Amino acid sequence: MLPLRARCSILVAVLLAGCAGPQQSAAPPPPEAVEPPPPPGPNYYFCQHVRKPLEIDGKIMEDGWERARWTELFVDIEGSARPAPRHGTSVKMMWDQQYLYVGAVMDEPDLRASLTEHDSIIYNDNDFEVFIDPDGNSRDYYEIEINAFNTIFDLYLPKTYDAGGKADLDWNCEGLKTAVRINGTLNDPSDRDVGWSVEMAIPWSALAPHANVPSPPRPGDVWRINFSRVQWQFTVADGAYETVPDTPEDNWVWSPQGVINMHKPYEWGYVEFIRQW
Ligand SMILES: [Ca+2]
Ligand SMILES: [Ca+2]
Ligand SMILES: [Ca+2]
Ligand SMILES: [Ca+2]
Repeated sequence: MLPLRARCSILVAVLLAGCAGPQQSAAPPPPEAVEPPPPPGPNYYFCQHVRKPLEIDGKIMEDGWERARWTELFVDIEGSARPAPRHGTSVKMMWDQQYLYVGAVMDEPDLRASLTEHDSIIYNDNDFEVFIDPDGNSRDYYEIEINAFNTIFDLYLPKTYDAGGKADLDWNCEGLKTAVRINGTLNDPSDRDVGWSVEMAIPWSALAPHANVPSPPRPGDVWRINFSRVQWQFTVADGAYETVPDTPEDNWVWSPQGVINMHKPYEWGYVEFIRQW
């Protein structure tokens, strides 16, 4: 779907054309008269309310999930000018009065994970990351990372790093429920895997202390949220994966940031909480 501003531009162009009156030429305006579309803004997602709690088992396929739409495929963190990600990633979201639900599916021919301790620096593995700024003020926001071992790294940031902020790793998302489903074999390079999926139930109560807005949200409330997938290059030696040294990771995201930095919440997507379609 075109961004709202682009649609408005087209609507204005159509209305102006319609105002020309029958005595004017019916020919469409020359191409140079059409305003070029604005650069795409952050993505927008309507997050539907689900009546029955979703089962956090890593499968994004129960009845409730079927009503939710998949996001756009993830793009490079710097935007579509960069090469498209090598593997597909897409997310669904739903909510009820207790939880924000996130379901992610990731194509992955080489399933790998190494970190098993809570609050390890999970982005040193291939991972999936959730960023939540409830009131969209680019301060007081949360980050949750997960790898294919279902190991969690959860943190709270009072300010962005650019603003001199320091991450609070001691913050734990109390009551968080997560599950990972592996479609293939983990840490076995001898075959070709299909991918992995992540299912999360993030309690509103855990987000409330720094939300500055009602948590759970009210229908119609809009929060700033983004998702990122960190992907490392690797080689295989003695039947095991090894990360290629001195090679930067890829960052694939839902709503592009324009630069290699997730900590710009004003570039994150908009998520509007609605009852249902
Ligand atoms: Ca499920
Ligand atoms: Ca905030
Ligand atoms: Ca933590
Ligand atoms: Ca494998």
